[in-house]
Amino acid sequence: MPEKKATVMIVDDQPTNIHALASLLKVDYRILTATSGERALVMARGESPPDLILLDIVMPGMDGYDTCRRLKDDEATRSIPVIFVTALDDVEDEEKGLNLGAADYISKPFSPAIVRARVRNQVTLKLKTDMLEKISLQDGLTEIPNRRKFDQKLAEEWGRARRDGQPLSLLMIDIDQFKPYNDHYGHGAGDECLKRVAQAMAQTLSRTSDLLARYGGEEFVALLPGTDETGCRHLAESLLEAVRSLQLPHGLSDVAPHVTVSIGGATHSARTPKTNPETLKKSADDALYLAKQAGRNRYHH
Ligand code: GH3
Ligand code: MG
Ligand code: MG
Ligand code: MG
Repeated sequence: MPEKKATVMIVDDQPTNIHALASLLKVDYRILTATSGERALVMARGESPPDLILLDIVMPGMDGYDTCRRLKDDEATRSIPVIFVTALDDVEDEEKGLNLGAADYISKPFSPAIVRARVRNQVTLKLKTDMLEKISLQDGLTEIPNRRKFDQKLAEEWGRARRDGQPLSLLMIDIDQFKPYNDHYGHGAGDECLKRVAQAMAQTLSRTSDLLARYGGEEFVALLPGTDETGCRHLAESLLEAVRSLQLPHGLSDVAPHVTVSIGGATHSARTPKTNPETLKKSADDALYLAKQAGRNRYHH
């Protein structure tokens, strides 16, 4: 399978300069172009941001230094490496560019082979960094987001819910009597069960704003932005059903002959305000405890 090409954005006020760099790089990369710093910022913050930016310094309007400063100030664009490509060849200019956070600095006239090599080095590093970031936010067993990712998203969505006055719901999900499952079927089967349960629940949460994460051992958590108590209940019922219908045999469960989960839910809204993300989690956890107490394989809000 051919690998997807990395994307390089070329920013220069002179179309001839853009053309020279593009013809050098277009065999190996997808090329985006911008003829101003302002336009470059918009594109870098857009739907498909570049993996590297080649940035001219002398441009009318926002110059390259200022563009770089803004890219590095913005969380959304900070990790995109910038290489200045410029006719300015003073040591002070280069020092200024590197101190602004640029990854590299190329003075014109440049050697095509050197440009290609420097671009390749930065793109390779960027793709590696992206992969490490992805791995650090993903659970190794189930391949769904992990607790770190969840806590990041919860902080973000909490802020958004407060700003927009939208409800925010959270579900804590725990596999019922999983210790006896492991004891009886073995740890390997236990791991397989965790994967199947995670997959079934992830498929049930179809909205892109919803996030399902593995919170700990056999505990999962779902974050449901813009979802009120009623919506939360519906989703929880769907999740219970999705796990039941896997029909994974569980001979030692006294709840059902197959694997089940219990779910606790909590909602932050104007009607049921919570003081912070921790109290929202605590409420869902308390509700989960009550669902367990009431006999498991059920939902409590
Ligand atoms: P309850 O219905 O009250 O939740 O009972 P439980 O047995 O599920 O609860 P408990 O917390 O006592 O047991 C959780 C078990 O989950 C213990 C551990 O063996 C198992 N577990 C946790 N993480 C993993 C994992 O990564 N793989 C496997 N196979 N088992 C795990
Ligand atoms: Mg220029
Ligand atoms: Mg547990
Ligand atoms: Mg359990």
